[in-house]
Parts: sequence; structure tokens; C-alpha cells
Amino acid sequence: MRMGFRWFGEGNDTISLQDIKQIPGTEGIVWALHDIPVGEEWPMEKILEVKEQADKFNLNIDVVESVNIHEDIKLGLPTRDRYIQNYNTTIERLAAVGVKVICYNFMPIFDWFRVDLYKPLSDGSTALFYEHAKVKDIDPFELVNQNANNLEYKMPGWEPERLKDLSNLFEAYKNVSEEKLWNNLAYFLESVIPVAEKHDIKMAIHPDDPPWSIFGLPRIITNKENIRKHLNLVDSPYNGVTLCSGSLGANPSNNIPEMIREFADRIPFAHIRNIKVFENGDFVETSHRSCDGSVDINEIVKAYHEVGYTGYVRPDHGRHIWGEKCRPGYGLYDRALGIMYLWGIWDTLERIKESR
Ligand code: DNO
Repeated sequence: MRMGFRWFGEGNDTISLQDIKQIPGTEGIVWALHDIPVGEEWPMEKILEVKEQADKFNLNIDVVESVNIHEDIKLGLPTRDRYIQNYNTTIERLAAVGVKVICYNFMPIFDWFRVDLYKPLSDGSTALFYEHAKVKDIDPFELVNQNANNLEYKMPGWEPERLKDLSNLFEAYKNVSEEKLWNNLAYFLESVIPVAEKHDIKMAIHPDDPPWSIFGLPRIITNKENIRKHLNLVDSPYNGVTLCSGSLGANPSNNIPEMIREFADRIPFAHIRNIKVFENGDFVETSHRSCDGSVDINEIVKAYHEVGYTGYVRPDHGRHIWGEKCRPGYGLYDRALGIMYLWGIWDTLERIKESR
């Protein structure tokens, strides 16, 4: 596995490239141009700026997360073609600087969803928390105000400018069933996968987080059957998945090692993180250690090792520990600890393999 670390860019992250470079076994940044509005082409000068910054630390920029999808594409509006064209231009430009994987998601309106970004844990740290009952009752508008507008750092997927049109978006999605969303996804893939193929960039869809419908909005990348369906929409090695253990793991019936074995050659990128799922369906993000959560990280790394995984990996969210002030879920310390846990398992498996 090739380890990367998500970085939000110069002046937009509490963590420096120097910090990232010092995390053992970390080869690259997982990055994006967060200030380019969704749907617009990414300017080459800005792409090159990130490349230069990363080059100074000898970190690769192979994985982009995310080139987000304009809502008109997900809604299947006639205006989608212009945005798909822009998307293809961005793919071409990213390929020109050596990018290998683009992560994206196809979740209507909201990206990942939590109710509390600083839930206190018993060890005195805080972490992202999803409360089932509250999501049923809560007014999404209120939550957006609370979560997205009052933070020092914008959260990925929760950019206030993206969500300002919330009521119109909810209205527009009234006409979009799951089936329609699948059709809109297929339309998008049929256009971008040939471009990705030509430029040798793998497209990797991120599962829905949490993997079920919220606020009556359709969500489709939720389980093994649906991931299989996605991969078959355009059956190309360039149409892949970002297998995120934490997103899929929120539904205990998702067997992630099984998915790794089935989809091995269609997982160009993996997010590996742990969550603790409670009986009532609530979940909280925990350390990466298997015994701290409900997702068996050992078994997951074992499955990747078994299939001879050579794709990209990153730890995902971490808790906020040691008094760190950071973007929610994206501190340095807990994610760096996560990386060391992943390598600990991997290196041990390698030793065992060598000694056989
Ligand atoms: C959350 C992330 C997601 C992810 C997107 C991919 O922290 O895992 O925001 O980047 O869903 O497009």
C-alpha cells in the first residue's frame, strides 16, 4: 500500500508539509483546490503551485480528493453537459502533472454527515459523532448553520457557498429517485471514464457517509451490491471505488474484508479508519485501533495484504487529541497514530509472509 495524508493547502491547513513528511512511510499528499467553485475547471497555474509545494518535500500529488460533482450533474439537469466538460478538462490537466487517482462522491447536497463535531470521549478527546434519532428530527438548515458556518476552517463537503442554496436544492431533489440518481451517475461515467482512461487517471467514487438516505435524499453507494452495480455501469479499470472503511462500516451488515477481496483490482484508493457503532445506530469516530471501535482494522489490512494491494491509502478522520486545534476530524496527531497502526499491521504481515 502507498500511504498518503490529506492536506488542505497552504494557508488552509493547520498542518504543514514538513509535518506530513515526518510521518513514517508517508509518500504523498491527498489534495484538492478547495477554493475553486464546484463545477469550474481547475486552473493549471494553481495545480502547478501545489505540485511545486509538494515537490519541495519530495511528496507525491498522485491522489486528488475530491474533484466534486456539480449538483446539476447529480440532478441530471440539461446544464450538466457544461459541467461534465469542465470536469473532463480538469482530468486532462491533472493527468498532465502526473495525478493517478481522482476521488469524488455522488451524494446529493451533503457529503459526509454528522451531528456533533466535538463529541467528548471518555479519554478527554473529542471526535465526530452521528446521532441517529437527532438526524430524524433535526432541521438540516439549522445544522448547516451550526456546523458549516461557524468554523474557522471550512469542512470538506460543507462549504457554506455550496450549501447556501439549500432550499432550492431540496426542492429539486424531490424529483430524483434512487433510480434516477443511478441514471445520472451512469451518464456522468459514460462521459468521463473514456477521458480518464485515455489520460491514465483512475476515478474512485467514495461511498456515501453514512451509507443510507438522510432527509429523504437518495443515496446509492452504500453496500457491496451497489458498489458492484456502480463498477458495472462502465466496466473499466478506470471506474473504481475509494473503499472507505469508516463510511461503509457505519452499517454493521457491510462486510468490508469481503468487499476488498471481491473488488481488489477496482480499488485504486482506500480510506482506512475506525468508528464505534452503538446499538441504536449512533456512531462515533475512534482511534484506528481495532479494539477501540466496531470496524476490524486488522482484518481489513489483512485483506488488503492478502490481495497484494499496491493502491493508495490514507488514514481518515481522527479524534482531536493532545489539545490540538484543527479542522474537525483532520488533526495531525491521531491520523499520524493511525498511519503507524496501519504500518504496524502491514509490516508484521510482510514479516510473516517472508518467513514462510
Ligand atoms: C470526509 C471525506 C469525504 C470525502 C468525499 C469524497 O472527510 O472522507 O468528504 O472526501 O466524500 O468525495
